[in-house]
Amino acid sequence: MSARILVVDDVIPNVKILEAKLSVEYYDVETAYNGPDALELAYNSPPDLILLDVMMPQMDGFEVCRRLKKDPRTAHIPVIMVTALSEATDRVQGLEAGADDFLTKPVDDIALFARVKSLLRLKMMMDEFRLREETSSDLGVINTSEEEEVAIRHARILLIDDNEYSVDQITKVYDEEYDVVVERNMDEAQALLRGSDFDLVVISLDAAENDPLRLCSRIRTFEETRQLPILTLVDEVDKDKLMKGLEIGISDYVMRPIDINELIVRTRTQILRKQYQDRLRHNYHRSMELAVTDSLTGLYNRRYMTNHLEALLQRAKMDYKPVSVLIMDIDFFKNVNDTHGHDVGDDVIQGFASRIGVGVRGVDLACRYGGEEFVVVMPDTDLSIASGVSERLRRQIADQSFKDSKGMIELDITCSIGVTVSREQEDAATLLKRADEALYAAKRDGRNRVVVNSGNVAA
Ligand code: GH3
Ligand code: MG
Repeated sequence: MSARILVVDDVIPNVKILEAKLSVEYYDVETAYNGPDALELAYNSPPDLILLDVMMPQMDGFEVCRRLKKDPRTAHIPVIMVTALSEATDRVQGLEAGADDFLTKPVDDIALFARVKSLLRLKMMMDEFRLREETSSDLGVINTSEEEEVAIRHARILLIDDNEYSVDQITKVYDEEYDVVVERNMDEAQALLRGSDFDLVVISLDAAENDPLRLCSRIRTFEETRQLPILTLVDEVDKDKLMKGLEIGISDYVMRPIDINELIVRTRTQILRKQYQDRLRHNYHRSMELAVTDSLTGLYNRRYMTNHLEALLQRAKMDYKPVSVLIMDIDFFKNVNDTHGHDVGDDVIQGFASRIGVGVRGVDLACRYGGEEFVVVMPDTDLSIASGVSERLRRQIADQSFKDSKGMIELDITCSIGVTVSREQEDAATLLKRADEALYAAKRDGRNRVVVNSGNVAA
């Protein structure tokens, strides 16, 4: 993952050390030696991540962080505070200033890269999310802004730890914000994970029984849990286990004895990332749906139907199977709008669409073709079957009256239908045009009827 990282520290050797370490891992590093310079750099060309020293003359790191987080140009950039080892209060103050994470000096390589990677992954998700949101709102679909905090509060965590004291300590912290399930046994935990939707799994690497690393590896292997963030709790003396864990792909770690603030921050980061990821996926499906369906009726839209019909006709050419198409149009629909208003008109369109949906087979494709005009594409269907379907649909509309959504108005609705079947070497436009001619004939002949156009010139 290549990224631009801004390193800020007033002590030149500190900057140089971090720069050297990060450059080895192919990050692009920029440097600043005081707060104002850092801010200017960040405003002018926002980096992907900022490593920010706390103790600096003029403007300290807390102030720099506050300003970064207040400005919309830079608020989304993750900030890692670099604090002196002993200062626990610095951490709290850093978090209050809006820092996303912290590292203690002297900066340990494992911690540095674990945190940098974790925050860069989160930022990638968020950037992608913001981009999609922009596209979606440009298109006038999907509005999500307010759900975020709610979603975070209801995050589900599986805590796997067999140390009673530690379980007690952690659940006390989590219980206020999250739904926590505690499991002491690795096999049970694995079964639990495969069946339900957790947002984060917290695993103690020093669990006495079983092998926690094996569980981590399994979580990464199985499709359904591959994306699940893993936060591990690890004893200071267990560096080897930690290295193995990072190789396997754990998302982050907290050292024992657990610093509560640290646990809170890292938990939140992982959950945020997971939830952004889930929402991206969800929105992707949603926008796919929105792109192909009509919002009023839920039927396919015209563009989708035409593409699909074209593909069907291509296939039909090869296997000589007929494709039938019917176009139906509500009779005197303008009267409904004029007499009862547009909302009642919309209700009728919805009711009409759902009767079509019920009346056709699963392989048939029903679409809203225009205002009160609908098309049904029937693969592998000859004209006699298609005209039978048309007649059945016509009756389903005419035989039972429609109600508006308030249940106040009852309306008798009829429709006219034109139906035809594909001929060899025909494209979608030609086929639809012939069905439309049949529909026109049905209207002309008195409406509430089906007209069949065989496509045979002699007929
Ligand atoms: P015909 O029997 O010849 O089809 O007559 P008609 O009144 O159904 O046809 P016309 O084309 O004159 O009018 C169709 C009307 O449908 C006009 C348009 O305002 C209305 N309409 C189109 N789309 C919608 C919609 O989404 N909702 C509502 N309520 N009305 C719509
Ligand atoms: Mg009409």
